[in-house]
Amino acid sequence: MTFKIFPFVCLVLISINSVFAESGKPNVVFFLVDDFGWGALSSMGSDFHETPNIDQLAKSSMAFTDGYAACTVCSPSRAAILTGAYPGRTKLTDWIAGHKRPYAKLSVPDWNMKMEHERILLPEALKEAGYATSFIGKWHLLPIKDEELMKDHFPESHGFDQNIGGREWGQPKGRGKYFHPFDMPNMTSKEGDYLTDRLTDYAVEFIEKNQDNPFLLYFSYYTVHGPLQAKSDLVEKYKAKWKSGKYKHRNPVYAAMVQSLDESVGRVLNKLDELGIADNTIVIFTGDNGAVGTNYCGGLKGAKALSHEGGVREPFFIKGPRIEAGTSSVPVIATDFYPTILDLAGLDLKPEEHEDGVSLKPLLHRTGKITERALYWHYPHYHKTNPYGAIRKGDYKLIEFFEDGSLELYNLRNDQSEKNNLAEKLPEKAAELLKDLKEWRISVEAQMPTPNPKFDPAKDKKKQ
Ligand SMILES: [Ca+2]
Repeated sequence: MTFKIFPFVCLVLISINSVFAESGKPNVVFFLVDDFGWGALSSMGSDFHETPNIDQLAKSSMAFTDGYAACTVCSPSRAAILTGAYPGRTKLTDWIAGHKRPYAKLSVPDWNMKMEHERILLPEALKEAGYATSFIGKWHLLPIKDEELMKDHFPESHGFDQNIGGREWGQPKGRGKYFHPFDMPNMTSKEGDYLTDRLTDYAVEFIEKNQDNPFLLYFSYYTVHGPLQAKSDLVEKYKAKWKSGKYKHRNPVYAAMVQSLDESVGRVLNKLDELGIADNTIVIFTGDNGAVGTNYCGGLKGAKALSHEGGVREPFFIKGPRIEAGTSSVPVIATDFYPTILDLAGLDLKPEEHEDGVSLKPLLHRTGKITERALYWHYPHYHKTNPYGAIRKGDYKLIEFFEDGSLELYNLRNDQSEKNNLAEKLPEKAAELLKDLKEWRISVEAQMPTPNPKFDPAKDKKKQ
């Protein structure tokens, strides 16, 4: 009798055990790389860079081929991930502190330099659910024009238990920049320390400390934003490599920075493996906007701060429990991360918060589709581009330039590099998308630039 029951008891115990294991909320590791182009990984076309760890992560993820940042510059893109809301809606539409063009044709609207505390942000939603939350790296979301107000908008005031290195800076500006001394919050360092490595030490330490409870590690790299500075041994390695052949990419310092990034991702993922928690961890890898220079944008048109695909299309990998590895060409955007993470973690969605995101879980689990929708960009500012708005709907993308109302229409499915402007050839399609874009702007109360009474082309040109 006992002998007969034994296998049954074992089975029950095993089942109970796996139920417990599965009921543990998954950890979340979010890798956000600065100014990371669509073509900077070896698996995405770079013949010079070496990124084995990130390539392996991509291979074991659902990789979205049409994954987008919500803006072509840092601060709005970052706020969109944390709020799940479009920059056009939050009015945080430019990088902090933004560009000055007092004599340009249009005056830019008075925009918002902070995330509102009324909103529940992604880390706050996870904290409510019992997660330990860590912010590591570049923040760039402080209202720098008001010192008092600034104090209340560091990562610790927006749901993160700890902030390692985050301040108003959009790039390392400490005495040693990418090297010791970093002059960043809550960091120690010693002679010779390299920023990407040192931030990784803190990331690994946080994981070790929180291995027994669910955690969010939001690793927001300063790299590969300028100033371009890398470890000398790696720079020498890529100098030698460069001499050994002909490569599309040819900057040894940049390549060395990318290798340090890859090693950092590898160290974090290895730590998850070593602690036996990798299978219960969601890992996301993306960038905040395109690379500086089209060379690193994988053949896409444009680059950081420009309205075309090179400015906003990003690596967009999501790995985790029950996520099937593969690729998806469904257009998705950074505002989707917030609801996707909640959904994957088994938490209730907060549609009143992540207003412009949808959960990608049906695509990740291959259980269904997501509702068809258009994606929108709103940049009423001057930078390297003129103020513009854009919409992606199905295969088509329309860009509207606000100075003169000119339009560009592309079919991205067969013209990914945006070579053929179809606005005149397909006026009905252009009109349909423009109408949708304008209606969307009204629905989110997007702020528009206005005619500038001080417009002076000669003075404007001088100022640029
Ligand atoms: Ca950036």
